[in-house]
Amino acid sequence: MPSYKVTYFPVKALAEPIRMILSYAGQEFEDDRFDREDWPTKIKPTMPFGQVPVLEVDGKRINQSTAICRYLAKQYGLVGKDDWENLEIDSTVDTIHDMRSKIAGFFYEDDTNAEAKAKKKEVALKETVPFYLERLDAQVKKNNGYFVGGKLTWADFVFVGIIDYLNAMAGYNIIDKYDNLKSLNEKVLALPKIKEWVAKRPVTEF
Ligand SMILES: N[C@@H](CCC(=O)N[C@@H](CS)C(=O)NCC(=O)O)C(=O)O
Repeated sequence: MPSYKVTYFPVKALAEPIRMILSYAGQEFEDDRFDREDWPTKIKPTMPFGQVPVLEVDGKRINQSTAICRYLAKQYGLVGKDDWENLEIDSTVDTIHDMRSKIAGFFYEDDTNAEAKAKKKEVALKETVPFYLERLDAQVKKNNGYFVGGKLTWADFVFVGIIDYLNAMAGYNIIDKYDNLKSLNEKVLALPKIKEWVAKRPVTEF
């Protein structure tokens, strides 16, 4: 049995889909959360590309959360039934991350021009994010309550894993008005292995 370690900041964000997929599969892993103050000098220089999350499998380390999720999904049967469905999963995951980067675009902007930042935030939350969410919600409706193929895939874990991060940056529950996304989120969180994971993981806002 290989040994797994997930290294990340002490938050959910980009590591959470990885932690959720491993938990769903019943795969034990070391949940390595470092102290923020150790990042710049102690941890960052030791990471393959200076960023996290990083997965370590039997001592081999690899970065890029989407590639890691895709790899684990293949091990645990969370992929599509054919190349087309796998393309749909990849496309959905990239779209979710595009939406994340639109939200992060204003959130991480410095406050030197507060007015410009406020304007960016307004456009992102009133126009861009709803544009994405309407379409993602319709996709879930069309696919029998999941993003792809009418069944649970790793795309669902990517969405559910990062939603608290998106909500924290937006400042409100962005899926509140989207019934299909809301029930997908609830359904994934109600999976027995995910419930177990959520009950035992450290409590963090995002
Ligand atoms: N595309 C990468 C992005 C990784 C990334 O942006 N990591 C951030 C944390 S969410 C990071 O390591 N930031 C600290 C730094 O760059 O020094 C992935 O999906 O894993």
